[in-house]
Amino acid sequence: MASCAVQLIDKVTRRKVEKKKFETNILKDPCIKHPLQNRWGLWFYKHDKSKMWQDNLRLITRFDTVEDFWALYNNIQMPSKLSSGCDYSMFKDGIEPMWEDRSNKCGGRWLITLAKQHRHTELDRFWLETMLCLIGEGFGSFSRDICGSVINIRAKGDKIAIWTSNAENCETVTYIGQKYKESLGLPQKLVIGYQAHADTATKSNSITKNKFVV
Ligand code: MGP
Repeated sequence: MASCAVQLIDKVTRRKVEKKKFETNILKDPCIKHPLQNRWGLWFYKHDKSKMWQDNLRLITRFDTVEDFWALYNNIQMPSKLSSGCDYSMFKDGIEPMWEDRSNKCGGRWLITLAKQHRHTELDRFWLETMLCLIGEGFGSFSRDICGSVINIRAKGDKIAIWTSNAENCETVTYIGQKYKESLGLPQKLVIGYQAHADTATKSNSITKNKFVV
């Protein structure tokens, strides 16, 4: 019994020492990187009509610390400098940025469509804000439903979207939409729509019906 108690005290003391060591190191050693809650993958798509859609998609890199995110961000082209037909996608590690992935197939997206003139004013800021909402888990416990985000550079008007995993999850989807709109600083009266991927994938023209709006 006594030896059990000694072992327990020993364990607690060891934990305290390790915690102290960890805290001291974080303060002393600027080389320690700050971990994100999730690991993310950044993907690039460049349209080439001679290939299947999936074959134009490439994983650029994965990151899971704040420092690695900024190192990546500071070394890649801003979206406004990409040519038409290109996309960036940032998804949780293990999820591919396509409707067919099992995390996406029952989901949908909050879609922001930008008028052409906004490419040089708002696009890069909106994309950075979107990525920060995701890596910073800005939707609280609802962040669990987040799959990733996509930016499409298109001559007809650019698009940014947040993809979530369950288009039937009304409370979660609505919360994410409202919070996202707030984070981008969009006016309340501007309406954004959420579309199920199943509807987008089977649409017959460029317009997909909104399942939710905020
Ligand atoms: P897009 O790149 O999402 O939008 O889809 P774009 O270019 O603005 O076109 P629009 O249709 O929205 O006006 C373009 C096309 O790429 C789609 O019609 C599909 O053929 C293909 N595509 C896009 N996504 C996201 C997927 C996907 O997840 N899976 C598959 N198989 N094809 C996709």
